[in-house]
Amino acid sequence: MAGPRLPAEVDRAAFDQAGFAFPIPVLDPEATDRYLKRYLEFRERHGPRLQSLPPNQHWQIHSDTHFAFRWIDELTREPAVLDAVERILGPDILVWNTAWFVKMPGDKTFVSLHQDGAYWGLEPMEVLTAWVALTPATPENGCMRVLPGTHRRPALPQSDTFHPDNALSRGQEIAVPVDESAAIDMALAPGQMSMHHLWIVHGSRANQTSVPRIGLAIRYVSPRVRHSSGNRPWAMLVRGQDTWGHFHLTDRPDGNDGYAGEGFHGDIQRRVHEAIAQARQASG
Ligand SMILES: O=C(O)CCC(=O)C(=O)O
Repeated sequence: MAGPRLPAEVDRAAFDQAGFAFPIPVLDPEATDRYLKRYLEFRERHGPRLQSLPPNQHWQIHSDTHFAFRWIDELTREPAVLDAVERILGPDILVWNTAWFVKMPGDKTFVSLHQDGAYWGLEPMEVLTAWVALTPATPENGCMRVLPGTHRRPALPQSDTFHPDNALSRGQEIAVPVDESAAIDMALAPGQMSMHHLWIVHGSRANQTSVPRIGLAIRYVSPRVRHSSGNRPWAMLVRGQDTWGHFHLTDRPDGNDGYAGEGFHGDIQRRVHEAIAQARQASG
């Protein structure tokens, strides 16, 4: 019988205490290479559109692609990724959202310090992000940074800056001084991932190197979670079962032929973003 695949690094008590876990090995070199090639092909195909958008609009190509492209759906279901997520969320797991966070050499793209929980409208807190690295993510090329323990005192005030180089759609930024001296750089090798809590303060700096920084952020939720708008957001069941019905479960995509930001993927994004806008209105 095959032995357990659970990575030793993922400890529920440590995650609850710190609000993050890394590095967690999840893809072997062959799989990492395959997904990286797929991403680079995807980028080549959708590149002209991507280049015409400022980083804070790249979500039009880069978000929720797992609903429309089979290879990205497969990445969200990698057994070692789900084994680690299961340690924290339990056996029933949905994917609510995905986002590619990419900083090519020369990009000025950065991510300001923020708390995801402040604007996602998801409760209770059984939500985490797994960030899977397809290239090295280092302090020099702008790996993610977290402020340990900040998830335990939620809801720092946040403002929208709309900075054009901020990869976040509204340039969300913590609006009070934070002590960055305690920040931890979540450096990852290709094929490793980190996990972070819904409310941890995190961000990343620009890429100062010639090494691309390419990763997929996958937002996993327990089916117990609800959206504050009362809407049933779209989600995909990737492990276990959903007996709650708080999400509108979708089928897996059939293939990889779609065009990002348009057609089926464009329709999905419109629905997802309308739901987010409604949730923001509902929460004032
Ligand atoms: O990739 C980054 O630099 C930031 C990612 C992020 O903010 C997130 O996954 O919530």
